[in-house]
Amino acid sequence: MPHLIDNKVYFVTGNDKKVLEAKQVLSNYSIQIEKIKMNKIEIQSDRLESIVSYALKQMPEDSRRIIVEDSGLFVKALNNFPGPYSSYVFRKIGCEGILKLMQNETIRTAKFVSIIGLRNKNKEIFIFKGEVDGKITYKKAGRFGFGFDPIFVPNGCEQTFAQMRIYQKNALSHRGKAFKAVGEWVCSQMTKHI
Ligand code: ITT
Repeated sequence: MPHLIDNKVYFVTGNDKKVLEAKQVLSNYSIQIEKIKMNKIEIQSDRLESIVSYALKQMPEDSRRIIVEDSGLFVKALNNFPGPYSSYVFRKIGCEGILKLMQNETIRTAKFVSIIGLRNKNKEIFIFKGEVDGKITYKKAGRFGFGFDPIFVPNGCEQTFAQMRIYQKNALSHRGKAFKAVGEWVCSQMTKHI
């Protein structure tokens, strides 16, 4: 019987925009991605890696290849705030809140970090990382993307992530890089079985 190659990953997330970004990257590797709901425990930690690993270990047994992603905006002048608390901070104070905290700051350096955890069928966990350096703007610009995209300009660019199309953001972004690493890894696993 021919061996069926498993090219599917299941993304446990409540954020549809993340799924769209992941889909665009993984389509280059012929990997399908499907959003699924599972109970995801998010511990409080200063390390995104710990949050992701814990969430994956706590998830119920599953025969599928599942992934979770935790990401955050780290602003240098704010001692790397909001970092792992980005989701909560975005909901509470949004982009305007960050701009307000930054109003007297001339050092606008910041970075986005994405950590992806993948749990395979044997329950082994693999971690992938992506980062992008940039600057916090003085005002919001753009209508695409999500979260802090309207106030983040990646280094070497003049547009915020919210002014870019998904493929443009993915070519530069923390998540684009992390999912590229996932794509390469899954492909290397698939070729092992051919
Ligand atoms: P899930 O945990 O369900 O995947 P979430 O949106 O809550 O979805 P995180 O816990 O990883 O995701 O929170 C990261 C937050 O950081 C997110 O809500 C945004 O506010 C911000 N963020 C992360 N990546 C971003 C990006 O590419 N563009 C803009 N903001 C981003």
